[in-house]
Amino acid sequence: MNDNIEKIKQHVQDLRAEIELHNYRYYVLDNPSIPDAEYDKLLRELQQVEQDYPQLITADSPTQRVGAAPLKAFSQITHRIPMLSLNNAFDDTEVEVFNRRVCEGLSVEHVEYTVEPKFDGLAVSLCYENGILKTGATRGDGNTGEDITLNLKTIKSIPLSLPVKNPPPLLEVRGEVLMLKADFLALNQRQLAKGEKEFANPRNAAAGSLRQLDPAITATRRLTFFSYGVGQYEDAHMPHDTHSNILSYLFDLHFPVAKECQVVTGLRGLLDYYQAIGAQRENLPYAIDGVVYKINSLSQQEKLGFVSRAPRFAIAHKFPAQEAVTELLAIDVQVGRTGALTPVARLKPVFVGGVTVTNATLHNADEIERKDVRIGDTVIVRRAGDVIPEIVSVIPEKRPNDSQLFTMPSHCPVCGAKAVRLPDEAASRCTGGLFCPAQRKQAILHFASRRALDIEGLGDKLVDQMVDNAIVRTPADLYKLGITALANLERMADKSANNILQAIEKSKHTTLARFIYALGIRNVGEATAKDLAAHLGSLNRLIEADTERLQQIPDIGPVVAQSIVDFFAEAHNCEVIEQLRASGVHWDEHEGKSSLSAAAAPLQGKTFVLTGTLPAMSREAAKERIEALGGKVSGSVSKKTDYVVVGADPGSKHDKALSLGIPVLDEAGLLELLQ
Ligand code: 9MJ
Repeated sequence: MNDNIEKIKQHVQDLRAEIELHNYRYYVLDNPSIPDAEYDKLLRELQQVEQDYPQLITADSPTQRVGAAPLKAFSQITHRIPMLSLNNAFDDTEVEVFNRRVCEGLSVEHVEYTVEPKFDGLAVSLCYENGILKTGATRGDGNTGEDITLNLKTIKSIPLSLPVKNPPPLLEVRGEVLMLKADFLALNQRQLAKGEKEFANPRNAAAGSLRQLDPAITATRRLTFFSYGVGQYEDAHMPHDTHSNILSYLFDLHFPVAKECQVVTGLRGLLDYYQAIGAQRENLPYAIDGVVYKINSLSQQEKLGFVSRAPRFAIAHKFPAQEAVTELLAIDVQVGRTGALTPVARLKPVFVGGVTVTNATLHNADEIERKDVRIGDTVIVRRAGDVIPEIVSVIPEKRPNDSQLFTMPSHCPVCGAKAVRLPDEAASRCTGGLFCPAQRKQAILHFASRRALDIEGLGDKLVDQMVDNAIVRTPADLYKLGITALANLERMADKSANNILQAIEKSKHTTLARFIYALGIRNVGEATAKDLAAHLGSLNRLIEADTERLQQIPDIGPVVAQSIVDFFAEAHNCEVIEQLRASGVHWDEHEGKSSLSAAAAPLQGKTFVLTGTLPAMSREAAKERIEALGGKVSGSVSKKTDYVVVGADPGSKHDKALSLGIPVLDEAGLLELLQ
């Protein structure tokens, strides 16, 4: 009997090691060696044995990544070696000064540095005791952080145990938790589909996901970890010579280490690295806010030591500030497509991260109150990537005596209808509906936008004029426009009027998904519109569906379902749809997903990635044709990708396809498949 249990124990240990190895290959190396189904089988086998022999369950079992009940609060963890911050350099001169001090301090001419990307995530510490992940904590104030062990265990790239026979008694690994840009965009799409709040940037999304008291929620968010150093350890194998060897050691222990880490020499090496990473920044899968330079030799590091709370042997070289200080001149209220009133700060023009910013969103009344923003204040504006600039905070010391408090208007500033705020909403909304010219304009712009009916040339200036001159009231009116009405608009030459009419004509041939998206139903974004089109197959089935039917569709929850039903309950909306159909707006319909035959959807279950410029087709067109046959188009190559379609000047996706052995098609190959 004992013999038997020993055997089972060994089997369980082997299974765990194998599963963790596959996790490592998939999440860290991005180079899996078995299909998903094989992996799932291993995990199910382990779950079964653990169910039969619960005494064998251990905290480091892969089955325990998400297993714990929600916490009431996080407890505190004291870092036995403080988690220091880094000093910053904001320009080349400051780096030069840093390098000179380092050389003088060490009495050498040139110093060797490890150079790393500076992740814009959350610093965490992971403590492994005898090879098992025991605790994980946030940096907190550097001395004390929060115990977020259960949340960190849900991150698949973090090893639950070290893959070595004789693990060290103690190893504290430090690094950054972040959300990849692609995962961030996907999360926001899901949030939108569920009618929940979107995150402003990947860092906020990662922070919000890590601070969940319920690890089951964290587990649904794809978080990533990169290690960049060690804290406390008792480990005979820890390299004693260089930081880069410590990084290699961590990599050997299956911790993710950024591929971009390098060893360089001297000031030139640092600045070249800064330039090189700066040039790649937009294309990196994660958000970074600079690079980090660390003296490579550990004995040299020791010799230089620390100043107050930061090491003298390292510095962060930040990318140009995406934040700037300016004055808030006024607060206007904009009316969105769904009537939401958004306060917008009018700013004294300021240069932020390469562009001049004159407006910034203040989101809603609660935000203004929370940040105590007043007209006349000096404020800090932030611009992150492509997102709308926002006000980070005010500088209270600079507040003038005549600063003014702002209150949200009780009526829509455009149409004068009453503005209401529903109990569970942050935004006030204009109740004017499509009688409100602002909502009408936004609805028309949305209808014509690239991912909707794609009417080229129909921009906001033109729509403003069309609505203000009452020649267009609804999207359906676009299809009734004649050349005379258009050419009579200001600054509209006959040629441009003709071009617009042609673009409108061309837009009549569309897809059901685009049409549904174009309607601008609240909470129905592009992804949801595609799901609805794929599952229902016809507009009439969508119009007739009740909330129950809608919720049978994956990813459609009660909020979205209700928005759809409310939309079609408005006679006005149905009238516009009828007029659109009568004008000849059309699309192909099908029987819906439950009965979509294999013949109608030959690419069902197949995932494509498109990269580079195709000779004849636009990527958008290729995507539509693939989706029309039931296939999916994804933005990144993984082992789940079935085909990578490559055009001219392909990016790293092509290399990745080759390294993963994924079939690569050119345009001709794709067309063949589509036929
Ligand atoms: C980030 N944020 O990427 C450090 N960091 O080293 C890197 N942060 C760091 N290193 C010592 N790459 C303290 C902080």
